[in-house]
Amino acid sequence: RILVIGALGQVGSDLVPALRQIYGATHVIASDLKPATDEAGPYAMLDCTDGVALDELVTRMRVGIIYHLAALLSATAERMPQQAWRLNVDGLYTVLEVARLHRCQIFVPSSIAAFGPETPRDPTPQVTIQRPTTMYGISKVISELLCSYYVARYGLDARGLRFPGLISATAPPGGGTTDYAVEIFHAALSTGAYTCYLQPDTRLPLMYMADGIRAMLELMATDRERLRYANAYNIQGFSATPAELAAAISRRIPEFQIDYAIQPYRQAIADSWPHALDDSAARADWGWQPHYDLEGMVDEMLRVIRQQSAS
Ligand code: VAH
Repeated sequence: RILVIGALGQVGSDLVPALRQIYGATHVIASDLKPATDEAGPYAMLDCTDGVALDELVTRMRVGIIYHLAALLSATAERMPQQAWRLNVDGLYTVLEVARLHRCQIFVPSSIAAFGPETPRDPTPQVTIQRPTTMYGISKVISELLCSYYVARYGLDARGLRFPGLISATAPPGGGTTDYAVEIFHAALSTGAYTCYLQPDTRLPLMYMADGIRAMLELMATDRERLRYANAYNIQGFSATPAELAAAISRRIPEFQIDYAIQPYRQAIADSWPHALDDSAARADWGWQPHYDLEGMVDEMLRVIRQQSAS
């Protein structure tokens, strides 16, 4: 069976249905700290920092694959770095130990946040300097290195992707620095106006969530000897600024208005990140190809949110 840890988060909310579509609902166990939000399949309330509880669940449910998505994202992690360390690092270590003992294949997401101000930004290479200045970014570099250690030392099949800002209509944004790219759509369709907390020219790598989910499934299904960088591949959908995103929305909703009220601590995080990622290694090793560019993502987000409010 497949266990998704952090299933109620931004990625998990789309990953669980996608996995259940492929493997059948009973083969995919969703888990999170909070009680289940639907009865669409097996669910376990789980604190992933509790190794005994996790080991019991993996044993009882005969888990063979783990997607470990539980983490505090960048903005939240900067507000509470100690809690971020406990979940993002201690939690990861606990999950890796259980995966090692049960020989599970495991996916652990990294992020563009794993790069820092000294990293070349446009584009950021697959192999380059990684000195992030945020607790979230530090936890992601540790995650990449710890997963690589478990691969080399124990032969664990651990894989990961450096996700750009993920944009989805399914779950509310989870306290990241790229939350604006989700909030802006709901604002455009409700009030017609959005106040952005980042500068209009803040260029970041972004990706529509459907591309992110497909990338995870394709990576996990690839023969592992083809993976030069199991932890973790650069991938991106496109690179855009808030101004470019707002202009694309205005072409579809002419009355849409954006203004800016900069939040310095979130701007500082974004200013330490790449403008674009070189994802040529992912394309070469396992055939990565984005399906959504900026225009396609805007059309799909507006369509899905309109459909949600109509239902
Ligand atoms: C965040 N969306 O903003 C997340 C991501 C692009 C960074 O890990 O923290």
